[in-house]
Amino acid sequence: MGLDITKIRDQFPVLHQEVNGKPLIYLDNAATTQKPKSVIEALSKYYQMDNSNIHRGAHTLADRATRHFEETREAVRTFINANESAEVIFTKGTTESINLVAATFGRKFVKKGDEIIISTLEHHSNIVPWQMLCEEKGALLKVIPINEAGEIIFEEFEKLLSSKTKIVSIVHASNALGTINPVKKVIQAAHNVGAKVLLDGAQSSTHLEIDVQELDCDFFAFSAHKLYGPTGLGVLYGKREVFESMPPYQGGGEMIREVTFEKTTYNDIPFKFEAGTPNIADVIAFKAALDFMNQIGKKEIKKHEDQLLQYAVEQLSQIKGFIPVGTAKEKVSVVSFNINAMHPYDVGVMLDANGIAVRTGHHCTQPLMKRLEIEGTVRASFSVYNSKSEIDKLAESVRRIARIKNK
Ligand code: 7TS
Repeated sequence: MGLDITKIRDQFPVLHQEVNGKPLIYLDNAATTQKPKSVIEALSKYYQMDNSNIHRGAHTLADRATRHFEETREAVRTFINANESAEVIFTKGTTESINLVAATFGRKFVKKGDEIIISTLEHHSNIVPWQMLCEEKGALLKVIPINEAGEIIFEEFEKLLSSKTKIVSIVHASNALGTINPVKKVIQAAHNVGAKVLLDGAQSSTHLEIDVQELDCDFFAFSAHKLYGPTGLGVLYGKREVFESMPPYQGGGEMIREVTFEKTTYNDIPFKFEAGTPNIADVIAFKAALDFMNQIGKKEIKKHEDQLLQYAVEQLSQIKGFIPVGTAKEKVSVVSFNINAMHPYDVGVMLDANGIAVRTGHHCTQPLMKRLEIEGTVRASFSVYNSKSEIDKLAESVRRIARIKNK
């Protein structure tokens, strides 16, 4: 039995509108997902009833806000099956989570001549922080190549590994192509040479079941806004012993144990990495997003999205001039493509005129686009609230657009 998509869609106010005179078809979920009413209401309820700074208040509102805030941390722990909630740090997003690791673990443990490995599939936020670190330290950035389907070449990765490798930082599922990387194998191989592994889970966390203990990754980074939650909030998971070995990220309130003008001692994890007043409202509302996903179940969500992916590929492949980009065997629900003789941006604008929201361009993966020798793609990405009839409309519009140059 499939999901009741109508009932799911009823929970998303934003989906019930017209864009350019057509019912909105939102297929830009890899950029950010829409928010269910429960998340919007939790945000509003916090500001209407509970607004208070957390962790240091002696009054009821502060207590309530602290309790709700820490309940989300526990819900995140369960969501990724971390061993304990102290291994869950709140950040601004995947980008900040990766920057935090580069700035603390990286600055302490990476030395001149050491090596950091990433892959060709990475988002800029999993490239630039490492380049900055390498420049500062005189370390070397190595890149795992991919095949024509958009999959990493594992044997080439193994060749890059050595005792010089300090960090392997790799995307779990590609935002540009949808490729799911064989991360378990990657982690085992990296650990064999003593390297730590960071998984960029910005895309995987919304589509796949995540078990950080089973994966045995050292770090796992993701963003709430791609999981039906609020913007400006992310998570960094790290193993306790690794977090404890790292210096703090920013200095300020909350992250200290005791401050004197001579010396400061630091708080325990997770607070050591959460200086200042955090994004309280969004953390609290994020719990509603996790509840939404848990109620449906990751397995059911993935099954539905896999069906949409398969159906979309079938429909679009029949169109003259359709060029798929990224045909990995294991994929999340992302279809990247080009139309022969057309610029992706023009295709995007024409789809928007039909009420269809897709993303076009390089998707913050310029080196990947360069490797594929293209400027960019049109990307349709599917979520739990998308339906087959929306894909029919996408295919119908793409067919009409492709005909302009592909008679
Ligand atoms: N890593 C991957 C794999 C991503 O897809 C993104 C965002 C990020 C990191 C950065 O996440 P942030 O929440 O810190 O910005 N990806 C996209 C995208 O594909 N279109 O817009 C944002």
